Amino acid sequence: MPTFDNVVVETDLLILGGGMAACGAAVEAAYWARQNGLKVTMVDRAAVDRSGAVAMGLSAINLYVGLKDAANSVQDYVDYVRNDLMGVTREDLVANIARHVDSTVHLFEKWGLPIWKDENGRYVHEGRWQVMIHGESYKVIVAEAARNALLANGVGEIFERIFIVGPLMDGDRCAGAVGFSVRDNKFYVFKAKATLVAMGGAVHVFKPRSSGEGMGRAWYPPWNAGSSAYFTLRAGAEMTCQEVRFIPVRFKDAYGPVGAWFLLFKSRVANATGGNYMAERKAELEKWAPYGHAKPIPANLRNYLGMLDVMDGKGPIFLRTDKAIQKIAAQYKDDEKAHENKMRELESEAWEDFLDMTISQAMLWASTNVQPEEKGSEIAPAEPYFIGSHSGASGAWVSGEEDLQTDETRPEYFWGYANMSTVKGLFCAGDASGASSHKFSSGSHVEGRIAAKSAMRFILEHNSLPQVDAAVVDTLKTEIFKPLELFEEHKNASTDPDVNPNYLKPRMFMFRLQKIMDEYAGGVSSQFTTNEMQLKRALELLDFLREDSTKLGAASQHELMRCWENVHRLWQAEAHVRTMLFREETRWPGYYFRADRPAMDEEKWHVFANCKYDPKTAEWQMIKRPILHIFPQGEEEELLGG
Ligand code: SFD
Ligand code: AMP
Repeated sequence: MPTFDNVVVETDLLILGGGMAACGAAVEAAYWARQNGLKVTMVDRAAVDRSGAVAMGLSAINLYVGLKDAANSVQDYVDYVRNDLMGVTREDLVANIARHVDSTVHLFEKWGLPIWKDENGRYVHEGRWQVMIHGESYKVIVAEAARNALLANGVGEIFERIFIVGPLMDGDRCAGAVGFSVRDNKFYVFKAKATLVAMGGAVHVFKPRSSGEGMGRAWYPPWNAGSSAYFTLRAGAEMTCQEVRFIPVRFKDAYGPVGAWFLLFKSRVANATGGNYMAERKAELEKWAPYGHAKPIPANLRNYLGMLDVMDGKGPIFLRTDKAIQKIAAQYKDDEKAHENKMRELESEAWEDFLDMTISQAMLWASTNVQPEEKGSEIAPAEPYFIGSHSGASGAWVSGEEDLQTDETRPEYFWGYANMSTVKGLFCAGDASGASSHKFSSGSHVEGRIAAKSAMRFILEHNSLPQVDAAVVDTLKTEIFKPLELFEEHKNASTDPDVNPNYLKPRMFMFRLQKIMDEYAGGVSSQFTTNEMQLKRALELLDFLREDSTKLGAASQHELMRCWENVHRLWQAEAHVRTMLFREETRWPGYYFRADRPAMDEEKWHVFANCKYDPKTAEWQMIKRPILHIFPQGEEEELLGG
């Protein structure tokens, strides 16, 4: 086994991740660092230019409030998010993002991101909150701004291709992080006065629909593997909404997003008999009132209506892209040339939507002779993902901003520094912070800015480097590299290095995790349905898997990374199962269904279901926290946004 040299980096603010939230944090932190003589260090497992969920680009910015034009108010957005999440959201966190997000979108434009404009120079909207972009280079543009802010100003440094494994602690304060290079033989110890976690959400915790030749393909990027959840859990931070997974309905097999098709092109769905579940199953929404009455219908309920069709044997479900395009073009039918031009424009927009964001969908169309103006495409609910920044809600439980609290919310939602977790000096943003859904790319960037500004204030008020025990660092190092050692020691015990009685390869470990989650925790093959017994059985099997995690073996540094990705996934899985078990009701039927508790229980479960792992006792604690409003509440109609 090679020797891994220690590299020790001391800094003021440590930003973990290089995605949307981290890049926002870098820009903001650089400003305050310059004013106060502080240092900022950003660490990404990949190359910031193309890392995270936005690696391939995006075709829309899903959160723009439009405060300048008084198009919407902050409260409008809060109402939308609360209803979409069936009443479970931290209004203070969502309002904080909503009131600042437009400024972030204006920065993107200033940095060079082309946003679609109409003939009057106004942003072209996909829907009420979404604006269209030519976004293939979205991440490169956002990364360049972060890089310039940190490097050109001499206040910071960026480490790429360093996989962060876990936290360093000084008692109850976060003291930094440890990780390893995926290229060089180096072990990294980052010591910091404050640490900002922005390592995204998690994919491949559940068995994906894609298998065999398609394995690895998913809607959510394969390189976000639950590192945020692992980091915050292991630091002892309270977590929230760990049960609120996200199941996006996507174009089948290549996972192309549907937003532009539903909102911009106004497409409709059709089942095997040509029926539209959104119309035919409307009565089902009554069962999920008051949220079933909301406009738009909450994402999970839209999913659920389609799932009911499939369970009734009415699949496949098609998105009639052909009808939608033809309907728009029909407005030009009296002028042959104008009609032809419009068809060409729509075709180009249809392909750009995927070429900007999910290239594999365009490839699947091309390789299966699909022309969207002539033929519809199948859609299906994807496997579950953990992405608190989209229509899920999982993440750490963080403090809100002081000026957004009421007398009632202050004791529950505020503890000194916006976006600080319940662990001192540990801040979270983007997918890493929970109960503030629908922030998307722009909201994650602005939340990174909010969290970084707050972390810089924390640093100025706690301006000493935490103590790190050298013996603890040594133990962590041994533990982190153990899979390489195990492999080296036992590799000759069998002829196939993937099959060995002394170690378990990360790929096999992942298959076992995914099978447990799929079969017992409501994955694709169990129609997203589970119950108390299934969840208890899942916990039992996860326990055995955890036992085996100490036997992971890695033939290379790349496989070592795979080992730790899967340990991170395991912790995300356990937090998820425990919280689904704790919440004794079904609240998001299109995300998961508790067959033994098939209805929503507003009286007992109109609360946040939180959990916490105690690193000292190795015990989990489940906690109910109240859902409180920061805006005055009106009649149901007002509450549901009209
Ligand atoms: O249409 C480690 N999202 C969309 N947002 C939009 O605004 N518009 C869209 O059109 C969107 N669509 C979409 C979206 C996501 C995906 C996957 C697709 C399509 C295919 C959502 C946004 O992308 C999302 O909300 C934000 O990106 C969230 O930001 P953040 O910062 O929380 O996550 P990130 O950007 O993925 O970055 C994570 C970073 O962490 C790094 N990382 N670094 C070190 N050590 C480790 N162990 C690490 N683990 C991870 C990553 O490398 C990365 O830098 S649509 O479908 O809705
Ligand atoms: P998606 O491509 O599904 O991630 O959606 C992009 C954006 O459009 C998100 O803000 C979704 O919540 C929203 N959206 C997608 N489909 C619909 C729909 N049928 N009705 C309302 N909003 C939608």
